[in-house]
Amino acid sequence: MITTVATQPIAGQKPGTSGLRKKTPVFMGPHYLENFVQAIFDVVGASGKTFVLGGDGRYFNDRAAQVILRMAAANGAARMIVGQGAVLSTPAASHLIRLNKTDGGIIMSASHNPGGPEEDFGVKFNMPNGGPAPEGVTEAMFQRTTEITAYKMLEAQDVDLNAIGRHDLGGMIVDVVDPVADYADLMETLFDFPALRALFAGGFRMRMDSMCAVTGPYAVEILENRLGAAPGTVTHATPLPDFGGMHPDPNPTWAHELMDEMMGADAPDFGAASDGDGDRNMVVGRGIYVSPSDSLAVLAANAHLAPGYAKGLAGVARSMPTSAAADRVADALGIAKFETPTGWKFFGSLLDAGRATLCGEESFGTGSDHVREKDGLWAILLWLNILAVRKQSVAEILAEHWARFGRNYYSRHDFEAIATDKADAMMAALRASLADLRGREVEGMTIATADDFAYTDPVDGSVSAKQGVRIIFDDGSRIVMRLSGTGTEGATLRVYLERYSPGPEGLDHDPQEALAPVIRAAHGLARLAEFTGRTAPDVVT
Ligand code: VG1
Ligand code: CO
Repeated sequence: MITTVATQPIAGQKPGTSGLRKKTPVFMGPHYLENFVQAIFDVVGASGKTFVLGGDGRYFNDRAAQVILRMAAANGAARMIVGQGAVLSTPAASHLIRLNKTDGGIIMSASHNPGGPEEDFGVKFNMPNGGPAPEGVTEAMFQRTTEITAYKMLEAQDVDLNAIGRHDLGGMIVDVVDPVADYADLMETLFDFPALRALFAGGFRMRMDSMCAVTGPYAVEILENRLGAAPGTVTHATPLPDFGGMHPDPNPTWAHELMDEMMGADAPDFGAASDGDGDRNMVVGRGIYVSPSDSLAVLAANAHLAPGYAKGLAGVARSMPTSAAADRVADALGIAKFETPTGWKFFGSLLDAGRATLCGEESFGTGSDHVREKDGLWAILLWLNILAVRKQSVAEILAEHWARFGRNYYSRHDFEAIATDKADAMMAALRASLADLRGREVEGMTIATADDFAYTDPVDGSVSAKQGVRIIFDDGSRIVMRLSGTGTEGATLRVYLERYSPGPEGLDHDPQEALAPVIRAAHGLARLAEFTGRTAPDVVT
């Protein structure tokens, strides 16, 4: 029986950088999930359609999946493809949407945000191309939430999502599938698995930290079962609803266990970690951390060594705050380069049009045209493939890379949970000062340009304004500041810092030291302490 439930708009259901994220109790509140899901179906239409459904397994994932399935059936969907246990990594969901040519998918995740009864939950919609809905679509969904009066619900028992196979829910087909198999098969088409098996058989040691989040089963299947890495290579391999209390954000601060091991005596050859929903990655060599911006550049310079990219790359795209290291590679290779706003949704049109093959963000995200999301395990496997072919250490590969291209020293400083009004006031004052900054001398550097990044999509012409303040100095150094669009508490200020050293001297400094004048300039120009009371960041990556 289908019921129509009366509801009213709930304020604040505006998707951010990547879907709608709120505290779990908010999402579990009366009508909250239902209103947003109905808004999705109202905008994209559900009648007769097929969607993929899965999430990162965090607290409320299983209950939310049953609600979404009942609503899909009530709204007339023909078929839902669901990962077993309602679990799918974000890149695996993207792949299933593409593989099965569905009408899109719903992903339940707050990604790198902590999970649990008092932590974060999230929902996002992906398009038939497998990528996150673009701004125009998420804006329409938000508009719909502001005028909603009712949602449709099927009265039915839970579907057994642990049982792989076909189920019926009020006339809608529910296909429960193995969340790992198709994704692992896709990886086999891109990378030289025999060479990787030989690498591990030859004694190569790796540590993969899945941070009690979604990649555990994927990493065990691919690294340990298919590639023969030693049992136990993958740690924190069992996904838990609260991520075991870990903050599933793969950076040196939150993946400190991995960092300690990689910097210690008897470190393995290669270390990696991934985030809550498996789209982010951090890679670490023995004794050396690879910044995500450098990782993108190294992958771009070496991707042709993996079978899936042997023909070379059409182009490389990076988000604006990501360092220009990848641009130098693109120039050297004579291929196209693109600079987009923060958020993977902006890469979709470039990938669909075949103009970019590799994409990356400074926030530990890298991916390619094999799916339409960033992909943590994909990046880790590409690194492994490169290591297998070049037979060098991560440290050697980085040193050679910087010697050839120069080094873009880079760091991001995050100031978390600032009172929203204070952060907004600081950004407003900074924006107001931009027109007068040109030519000003700060910390011995002269400001060449200062603006608020606006992007015109070269494929579809859509325009996105106010994507972050950038201050560029005449020596190429750069400060970028923007407020996070994924947080659920106050405002998070992100300060992105970059300074280029052409070499051959000065390629092996500590990034924080190399960036010290740029950091001081950032604090001074934004009057950070004055507005926010903060003098030091909470997280440095
Ligand atoms: C952050 C990152 C951004 C990334 C986004 C989603 O957004 O900076 O690069 O695309 O998270 O990543 P923001 O607005 O907080 O800076 V994930 O792995 O949380 O889906
Ligand atoms: Co993520």
